[in-house]
Amino acid sequence: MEIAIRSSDTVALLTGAGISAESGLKTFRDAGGLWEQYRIEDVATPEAFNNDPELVWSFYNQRRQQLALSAPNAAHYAITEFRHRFPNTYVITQNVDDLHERAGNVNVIHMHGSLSGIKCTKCSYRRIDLEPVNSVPLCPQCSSRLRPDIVWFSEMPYHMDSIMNIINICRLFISIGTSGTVYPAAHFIEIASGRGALTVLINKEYVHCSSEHFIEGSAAETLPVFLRSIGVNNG
Ligand code: BV8
Ligand code: ZN
Repeated sequence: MEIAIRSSDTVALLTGAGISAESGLKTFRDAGGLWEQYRIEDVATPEAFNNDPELVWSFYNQRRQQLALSAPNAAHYAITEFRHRFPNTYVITQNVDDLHERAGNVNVIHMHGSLSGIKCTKCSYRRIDLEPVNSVPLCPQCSSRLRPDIVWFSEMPYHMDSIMNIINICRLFISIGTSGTVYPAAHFIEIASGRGALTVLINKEYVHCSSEHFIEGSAAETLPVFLRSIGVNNG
């Protein structure tokens, strides 16, 4: 597959849990994944938090601690390198880890929030830290419960306007390490493809979607090779 684009073209990369798998972070739907140990309705909905905030905080505390012990992998660094040739590259990530940033990526859009974010359930208080959270913290401003700053199921993902702007102008859309089961993220590749963008799916296993190209394999092995193969055609 020969792809060449202008260095000024906009490139959108949608990443999912699969890009962080080789950094040691569990995915959701693989064998041994997070949704094998926990039910979504017990730990990843607003009702779950109201019902058992301690359980929800222990689910996220565990992942916050794992994140502190993990490091970016070759896939994350390959995107940083790629941006040197294609500066209008945007990472739209479903992931709540900070591995893209720790690999030096900028223009990272966290549509599902971040593990390092904590926010008040009532007022506008927010803070960023990865300190262990062993009991339900209270807001220093209004004493209400603090929750993980994560977009749970039935909540509106963050930055949707910016995301749609990028998808509507991108020349190339690459989906990396996502099962394409969660909406609206799963819809993005259809929208990009419908508009005439080049679309590429990189995943450990095939996922049914409208992508023009599919590259099977692990992100850490396939993404660096693929991104380096993309040519510059400023003609
Ligand atoms: C909303 C935070 C509405 C939690 C997450 C249609 C339209 C709109 C909504 C819906 C719809 N249909 C259904 C819905 C509702 C729902 C939804 O999509 N449900 C699904 C289950 C059917 N969507 C929502 O609720 C969304 N909100 O729609 O709001 C609204 C409208 C108006 C006003 C208000 C509200 C919110 C969804 C966000 C939920 N939060 N994350 C947390 O992280 O703890 S979703 C969760 O799944 C994670 O963010 C995760 O990233 C995401 C997607 O999973 P993947 O990243 O794809 O991970 P997965 O394990 O599934 O797959 C990994 C893939 O990688 C696999 O394919 C595997 O083969 C591959 N892989 C593994 N290793 C590697 C690899 N590939 C390459 N290399 C490797 N090494
Ligand atoms: Zn508050």
